[in-house]
Amino acid sequence: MEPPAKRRRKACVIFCVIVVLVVITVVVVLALSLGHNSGGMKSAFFDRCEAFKGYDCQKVWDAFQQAYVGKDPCNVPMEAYDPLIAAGTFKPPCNRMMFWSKTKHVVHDFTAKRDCFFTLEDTLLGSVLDGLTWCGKEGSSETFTTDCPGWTECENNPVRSFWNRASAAFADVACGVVTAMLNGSIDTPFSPTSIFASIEVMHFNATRVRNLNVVLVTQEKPVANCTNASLKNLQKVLAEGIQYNCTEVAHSQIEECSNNPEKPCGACW
Ligand SMILES: *[C@@H]1O[C@H](CO)[C@@H](O)[C@H](O)[C@H]1NC(C)=O
Ligand SMILES: *[C@@H]1O[C@H](CO)[C@@H](O)[C@H](O)[C@H]1NC(C)=O
Ligand SMILES: *[C@@H]1O[C@H](CO)[C@@H](O)[C@H](O)[C@H]1NC(C)=O
Ligand SMILES: *[C@@H]1O[C@H](CO)[C@@H](O)[C@H](O)[C@H]1NC(C)=O
Ligand SMILES: *[C@H]1O[C@@H](CO)[C@H](O)[C@@H](O)[C@@H]1NC(C)=O
Repeated sequence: MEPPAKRRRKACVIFCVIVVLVVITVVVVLALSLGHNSGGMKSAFFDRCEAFKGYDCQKVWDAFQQAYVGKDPCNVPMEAYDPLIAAGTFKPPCNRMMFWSKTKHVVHDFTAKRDCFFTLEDTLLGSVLDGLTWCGKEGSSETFTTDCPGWTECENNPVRSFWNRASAAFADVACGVVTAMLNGSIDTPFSPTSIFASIEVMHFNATRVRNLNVVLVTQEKPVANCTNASLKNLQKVLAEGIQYNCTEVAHSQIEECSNNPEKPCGACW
């Protein structure tokens, strides 16, 4: 028989160990549920980055983080991403650059199957950050992936400012014949609030861009066609010297072309 004092001490030690384990578990679960999830973000970033040749992914990650870490997530302007844009420069493929508005799915289905066109999401930075959400917090060195401001919650949020800055950079270097896939199933294919209208078109430079070819994708019931007034506005704001043309193309024709690798790239519309 152990003396009662020793037994009490033993019971107390076991109790303390259990309490400590419970506390640790609660802290870990809370930390995870509060979105301290930058490990997942970082590994996704590096996995996607390493698929590209010729970039120092650690340098790109550092340039990315300096844009928003430790900052109020409603006060990250476009310019915060200048160093990231500089770290992610690429050689623009003239005559193959593709812009889009409200046609993301169709465009990327097409570019994934056919190596004809090159979108922002095919560049290193666009590819690495496509579909991700991130923000920082004042006084914190962490990257958060939940509870970040939404696209329209405040203008200068980290995700929106990145896409605005990256879109401007992509349009700045556009060259030769540029294609834009717009949506003919909506009332206003060239919407003033879109990134294409508010940023990209403004950055086309006539010393580099010769032609803007709009491909207006129509579905069973076309809503707008190439005569739509919003497309007249597009021609008005386009830099002088850039030739414009617009072609209505059925969605089914684009799908057929996506699935027909023998067809030359230029022959899809
Ligand atoms: C055009 O927009 C409509 C409505 O948002 C959408 O259902 C359709 O898939 C879009 N068309 C294309 C070609 O992306
Ligand atoms: C267009 O590009 C040229 C050459 O890089 C530059 O000198 C000019 O300022 C640019 N034009 C505009 C409107 O940005
Ligand atoms: C284009 O749309 C307008 C109405 O928005 C219509 O009056 C016109 O007939 C259409 N043109 C063609 C070629 O379908
Ligand atoms: C528009 O541009 C495309 C691509 O350069 C060309 O194939 C098409 O013939 C042009 N359409 C018109 C009406 O000029
Ligand atoms: C396309 O143009 C805009 C003006 O920018 C009009 O508001 C739309 O009504 C028009 N769409 C159609 C289908 O006519």
